[in-house]
Amino acid sequence: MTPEHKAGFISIIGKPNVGKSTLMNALVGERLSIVSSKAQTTRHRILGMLNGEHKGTEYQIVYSDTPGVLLPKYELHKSMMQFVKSSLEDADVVLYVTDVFDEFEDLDFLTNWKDFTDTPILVLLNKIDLVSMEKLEEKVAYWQGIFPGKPIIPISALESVHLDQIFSHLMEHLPVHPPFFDKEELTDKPEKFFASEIVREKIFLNYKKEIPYSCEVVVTSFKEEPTILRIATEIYVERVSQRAIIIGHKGENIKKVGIQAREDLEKFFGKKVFLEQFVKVEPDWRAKTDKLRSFGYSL
Ligand code: GDP
Ligand code: K
Ligand code: MG
Repeated sequence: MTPEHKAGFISIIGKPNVGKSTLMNALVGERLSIVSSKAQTTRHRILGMLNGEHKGTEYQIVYSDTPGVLLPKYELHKSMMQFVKSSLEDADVVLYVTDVFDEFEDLDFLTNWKDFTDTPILVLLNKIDLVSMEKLEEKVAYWQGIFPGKPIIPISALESVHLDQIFSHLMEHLPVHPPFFDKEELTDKPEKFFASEIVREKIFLNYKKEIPYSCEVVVTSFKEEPTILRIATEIYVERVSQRAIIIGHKGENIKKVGIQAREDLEKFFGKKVFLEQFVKVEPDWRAKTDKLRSFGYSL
């Protein structure tokens, strides 16, 4: 008799900045998804795999980190919300992430979805490291009112508090199914994707206001040599003035991004990295469907 194997898709959704990407990284134990204090950092659906054995049953959990749920303003946002919707359709369990500052908003598809879905939902109240016990109890009661009958689990993704409770619930709901992906794989995305995301994270960290939102990063060359990885990137902005800001006086700004990105790239790939960056202007790329497609968004 072959022992049963469990496998399933777990969708991580919620409003911008509640800590979805931080949570996925903590759950899979790898920095697959980029994190910043700015909303709308995550633009794609990013899968992270966790394989293991629990009480004699082997399992494969496939987490999906998704962009924060918002009302779309650009074609880019529409594509981002499409990633959220497809992730909800595939899900065996939904992790609805909120935090101690968040309130539920009537964002059209979210409200309808939560009241009519049959998919099990766990509500994760994140960032409990930032509030008192009293405030926390108040918040738990509030979220219980929004999601009647669903488990509300207070967590800290940043400090890995109560993540084991999520795991026990997931094991309960995970269907009996053979693995969906090779157990050596960490994610479904090509290495190139992570290289562009790491550069994009440094742009989110180093520039203010609309600049990070106006940027897209494309890896144009990714060459693995015996002792070094050679990566060339193009950073697209929407205006000539933004190009000047990205580059900075005597190239200072772009140099800083390059140094920080290279450090993380070397950690991620476990290898010396040579990174080249070119800054290009592509007016209104966020609103152009052909450009978005060429950047890897589906519309
Ligand atoms: P996302 O937009 O939902 O993916 O959120 P991120 O994972 O990018 O996190 C947004 C911000 O919240 C970042 O500055 C994180 O460091 C921070 N953050 C995430 N989880 C926690 C947590 O449990 N506690 C605290 N204090 N901060 C957190
Ligand atoms: K964020
Ligand atoms: Mg995110």
